[in-house]
Amino acid sequence: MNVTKTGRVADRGQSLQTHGWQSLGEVTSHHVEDVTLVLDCGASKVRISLERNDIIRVRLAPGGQFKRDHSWAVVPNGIKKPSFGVEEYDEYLELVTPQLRVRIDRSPCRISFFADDESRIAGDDPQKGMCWDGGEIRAYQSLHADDHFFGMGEKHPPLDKRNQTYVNWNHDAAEHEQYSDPLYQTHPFVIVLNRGTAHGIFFDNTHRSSFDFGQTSRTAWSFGADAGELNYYFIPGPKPTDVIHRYASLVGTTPLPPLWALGYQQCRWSYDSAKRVASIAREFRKRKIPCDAIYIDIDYMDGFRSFTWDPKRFGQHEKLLKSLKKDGFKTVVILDPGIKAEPGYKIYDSGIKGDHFLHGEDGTIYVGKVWPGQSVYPDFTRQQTRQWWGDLYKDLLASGVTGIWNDMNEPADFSHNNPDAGDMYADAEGTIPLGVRFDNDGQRTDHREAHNVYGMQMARSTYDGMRRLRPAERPFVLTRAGYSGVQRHAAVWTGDNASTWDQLRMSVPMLLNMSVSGVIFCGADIGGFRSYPTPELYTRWLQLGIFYPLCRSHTAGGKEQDPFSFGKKHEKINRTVIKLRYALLPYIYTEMQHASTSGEPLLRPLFLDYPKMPRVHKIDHEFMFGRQLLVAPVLWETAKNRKFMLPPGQWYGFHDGKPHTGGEEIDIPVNIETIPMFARAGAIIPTRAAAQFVDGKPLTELTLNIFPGIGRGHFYNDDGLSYGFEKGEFLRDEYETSTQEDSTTFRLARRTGSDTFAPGSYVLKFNGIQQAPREVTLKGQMLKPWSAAAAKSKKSAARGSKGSSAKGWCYDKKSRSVHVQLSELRPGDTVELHHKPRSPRS
Ligand code: MIG
Repeated sequence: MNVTKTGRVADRGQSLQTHGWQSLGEVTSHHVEDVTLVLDCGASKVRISLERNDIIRVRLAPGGQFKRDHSWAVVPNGIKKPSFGVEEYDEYLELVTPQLRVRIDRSPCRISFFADDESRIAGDDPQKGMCWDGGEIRAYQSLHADDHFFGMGEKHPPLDKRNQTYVNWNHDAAEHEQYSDPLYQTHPFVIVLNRGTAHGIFFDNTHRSSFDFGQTSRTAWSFGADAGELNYYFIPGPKPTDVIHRYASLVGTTPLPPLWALGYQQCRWSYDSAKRVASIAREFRKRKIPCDAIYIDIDYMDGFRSFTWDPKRFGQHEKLLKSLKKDGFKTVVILDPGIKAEPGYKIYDSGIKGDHFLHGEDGTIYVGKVWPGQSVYPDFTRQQTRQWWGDLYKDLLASGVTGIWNDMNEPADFSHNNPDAGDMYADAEGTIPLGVRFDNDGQRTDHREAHNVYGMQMARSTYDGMRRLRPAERPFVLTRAGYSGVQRHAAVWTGDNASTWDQLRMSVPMLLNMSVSGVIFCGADIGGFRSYPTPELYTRWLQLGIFYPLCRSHTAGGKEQDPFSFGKKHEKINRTVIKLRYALLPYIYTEMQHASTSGEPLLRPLFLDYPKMPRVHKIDHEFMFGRQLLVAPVLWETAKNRKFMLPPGQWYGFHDGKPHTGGEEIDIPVNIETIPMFARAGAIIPTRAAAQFVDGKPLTELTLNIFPGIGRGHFYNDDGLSYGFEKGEFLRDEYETSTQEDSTTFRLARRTGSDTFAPGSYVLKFNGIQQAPREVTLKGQMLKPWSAAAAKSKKSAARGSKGSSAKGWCYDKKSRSVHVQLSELRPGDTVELHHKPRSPRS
């Protein structure tokens, strides 16, 4: 690795100047325009509007002039905006919606948000409120002793941002440490949780921005930017998941990825020849370690020229891609935005012809320096340029590439350290100069405004290009930089982490906060990118990494860092770990489908499901994985035990069905193979036999892991690849279970979609059953009991034969579980374990 830059630690003592700051004065008049209440405050104007989904939007124009209303984050929606009323009182005005009251104190103008029960949820700090100083803007909100802050996308720990400050200025943080800030992404979105009640604030401003969550004041928290509009959204709860749903309606969700992209992915910088790529692929299959994707990093290119292949090392790349495909691998290649400034190079020439590259302040094309040497940068804020770039993927896709990885899109520039930046921009190093000009979708601006959306717009251009070029397949795009809404276009990884225990641990709160900020398809480099992990660290990382929605190992440098690089003992453990990921794929896919419609993440910090239990809010290193499982990963070197909190309620060991009572700290012994996972009472978790890769064939057998209690579960399935699901080609099953004194029941409560995607057969695994039931019935009819051995052979006979009629059950004393084998399930079908003799039917 040649380029080292210091991931800057934000100036943590940074205090806000008040000199020259002015705050909003008295409301002098007001009127209603359409769905907006317009306030005149002397020369300043405020617009308060009721957006979709009961979201309130606030905009301030200190000088009275609003600029074009344009957002890279907010998706337009056709929903007719609901109406509101305005009530006038001596001291204040009130904008009243069915669910909220927005109170505007007249003198000075201060805005507060009230729930319909008259309780004040949030609002301006009475002292400062909304302020400006020249072009700078800042909003101060009341801070309460019990306020806790989550979100902000890709930020350093802890999970709860209370008392922290953060800067948003996308940065190639190549050497980032545990408390480096800023990193690669900008998500000016925060969930404020106060004694169980949540609201959100989204500050939609792409300039360099900063948040202060009570570090410099005990009574106010604040957000602001160097320039641009004070434009924010108040997003009501009251539950954290309500905030997430509403925020998703504003900035969009993660589209359902192809199923293979949820498999295990292998990367390194670099498998630097076709031979090496092929041999890595062979090793996976030979050693029977499941893997779906292999990445090819920058060295495949001819002199780092994007959209080329090195003629020597990758001379026969089409042959390589074909053979990878034959062996069940998808290939993902990297594409950087920096285009070699070299007349005669096709991409450079066509970019010049279409005027696609960024210009400096002096009007000439800006030339920076990245991997190819002297480089120019496409203007992804320009529609024609996005179109041009998207179309460039044609040959790559035609030659057999499946996924695209966009890197260096902060954008990184090795040549420029912005000496002109001044103090405020001290962390602007490593990117192009601030004066570089951008089209900005037709309203020209400079790098200060466009910087934080550059990566997102590159990812958008890539995603849209892939949709045009391969309309029948869901694209897979991975990006490093991004802005709110980036999840619509790409998955995100957290950049250049390091192989240390600290960085293993920090990935948890980082990814949890990304997840609640809408970036659901996220992951960190498993094993660490910089330097090398010990065998133990790699295994522990993998045991956490199988819960990263994006499950990818990546590293740089000479030493091997594959699951089989750490000796026989660890290879065996690592194989089992990856197989667990593959066993869980039906559950993961189901949860991902849920995420794609609801915005709810796969990685769920505990406050999301337990907002009223402050004891679990500050837990950085545990999470819910989907709606049913709690994971308490082992993240400490040579750990012999793991202490963790189980939220109140009854829980069951996922692996052993052992009951645990929540509400207190638990301490369990662990060894190098332990992955502490717990199912909620009443959980129903779909799994399957681990395959070597996602083969696109129909699912022959689905196992439903049922845990005692009252609860529900879901199973979603489709072809895993196409857009058929939009036309009803999918299956969604909803299950219910309940445990009574003398019986345990399971029911397929509801089915939507098409039977085509139903599994060929089912195993219902009822866990935590202390004694063999007297009898087991399906729709009231007795099922045949089998001995465990017979069940095993029946089971394997049934496997592979869709629609097999094998039916029966057995009790496994060792695991205290009942296995019921069924050939099919129809809506309404009920399976019942009778623990006592049934009373004779009439
Ligand atoms: O300047 O493409 O974060 O994942 O392997 C380094 C080489 C460029 C940085 C990415 C990393 C990738 C590497 N890239």
